Amino acid sequence: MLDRVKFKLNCMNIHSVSTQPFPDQKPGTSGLRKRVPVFQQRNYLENFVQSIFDSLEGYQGQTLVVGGDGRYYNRQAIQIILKMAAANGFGRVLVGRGGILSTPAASCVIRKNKAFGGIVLSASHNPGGPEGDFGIKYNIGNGGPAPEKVTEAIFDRTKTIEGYQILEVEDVDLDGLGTAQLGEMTVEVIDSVADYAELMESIFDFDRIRQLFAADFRLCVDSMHAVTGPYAKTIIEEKLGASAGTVINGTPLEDFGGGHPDPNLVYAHELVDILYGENAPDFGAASDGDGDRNMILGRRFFVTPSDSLAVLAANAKLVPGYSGGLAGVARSMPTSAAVDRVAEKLGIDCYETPTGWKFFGNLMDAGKVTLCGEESFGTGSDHVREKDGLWAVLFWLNILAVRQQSVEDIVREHWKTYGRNYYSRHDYEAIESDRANTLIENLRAKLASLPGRKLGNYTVDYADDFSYTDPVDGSVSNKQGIRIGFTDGSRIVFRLSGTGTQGATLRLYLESYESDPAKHDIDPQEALGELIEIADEVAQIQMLTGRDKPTVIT
Ligand code: VG1
Ligand code: CO
Repeated sequence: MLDRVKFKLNCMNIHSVSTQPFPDQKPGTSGLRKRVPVFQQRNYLENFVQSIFDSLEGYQGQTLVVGGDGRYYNRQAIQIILKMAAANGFGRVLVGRGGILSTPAASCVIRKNKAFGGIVLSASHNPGGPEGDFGIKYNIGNGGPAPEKVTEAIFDRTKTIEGYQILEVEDVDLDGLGTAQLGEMTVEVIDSVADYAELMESIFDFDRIRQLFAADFRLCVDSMHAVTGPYAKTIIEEKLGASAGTVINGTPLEDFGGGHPDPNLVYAHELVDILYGENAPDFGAASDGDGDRNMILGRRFFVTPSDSLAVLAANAKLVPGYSGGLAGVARSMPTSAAVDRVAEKLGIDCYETPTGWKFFGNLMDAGKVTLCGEESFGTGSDHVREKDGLWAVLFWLNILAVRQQSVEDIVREHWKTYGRNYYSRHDYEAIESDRANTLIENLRAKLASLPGRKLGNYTVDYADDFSYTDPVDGSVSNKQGIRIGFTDGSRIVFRLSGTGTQGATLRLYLESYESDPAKHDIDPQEALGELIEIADEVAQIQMLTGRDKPTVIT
């Protein structure tokens, strides 16, 4: 009798809502990213969330982690997800206080609590606010982004979905720690920072870094009004003793203060001005909207992300968490080969994967790699399954504390040992999709004719559309970017972004290698000048995009 009453109650609370599919819910490089008004359409978010659940098996009674970067629509989205998770049979949801979890912290919480998976709400470095971008991504039980097999199943489901399940209840209070009951499901509002801070403390030599700060070392961390503020303040100011004010723009705002939380030389100009100004601190770092990216600056010195990965790999043994050495390293295909040279010297494997963090997960789960990174300001290790901005800053701090040298000296010494990989990325943002596709199609048609051809002072060694076979599960990912390699090791790479929300973005990646230390002081745009011209000649960028210069150069 009691059971029947309970059953009836459940039936009354769970609503099945009929819907029609939306045609545009294809997850890109990092989940589904659209403008906020798109997400606010009736049933738009609900359809995607139900499509995620419908593509999973075995989650009944299990734990789900939910959190986001705090941007506009984060709180509303979380309420919807909680009610849908309850209606679909999850047993427990862990949600960061205020709905806040940085992407690496979400990965950490999933792993630590052996959750079934997690939903991360973010459009990363894209601007936020009512007219800005929003995003949603599903992470699997290893804490990393779902592999293509899963994201494709989700996309297929979005095309046929007819309805979703949601519990009709009041909103959950997200601002106090503690538990709430949603039907049969428990919601636990957890401290957003604690688990992550504990993990960092287990990897790095906090005592040594404390001594560094005690000895007047000065750091400036720009959280860009985004999610890392609370993490950086707790770890760097409170636990490591950096002076108050070390973290700037440290309160997450729904619109990131109107800024573009993308840690590069263009958008993080406030930090750049500080590090290149009078009385500059020793070290500067910035992170993006969801805290997975990092930019590293020394005093009047910029470290490219590709070089940063190589320096971390070369110095890993100085950090307690990696003192036993690295199993291997991995980089995305467009990332410079600087880390390859370190791997060679260390005698470890180096893997080249397509762009996007999801490809690193299998390699890490299989114990093949410890460190990995991307040219797009992403670095990470097997401590979680996402790239991790603050982790990279702490890694650098640990190295600086041990080596007692400046950032610039460490990088220059690195170049002396391994040579310098000049590197730059040129982005052509929001171009017409048709034009971008034509450009790529034209290039594809040309590939076979390029090898052996002389272009300026360079001779083409190979030209292909990058295809990756996962060494762990054998899955194949095709069309991951056009590469033109030259006989001297220089490269030009073209690919279209999978994270933009307006038109298409063409990315041109340029790399050339210089072993002679006497030539390590050239401006990268100059060092890469001829390759830039060759890229335009081969791909007809100016003519086909209608642009005479890139939107952003990093
Ligand atoms: C970009 C970067 C890529 C990164 C992805 C997600 O993708 O190039 O390296 O993994 O963003 O980063 P695309 O497809 O636009 O080039 V994040 O910090 O936005 O999650
Ligand atoms: Co990000």
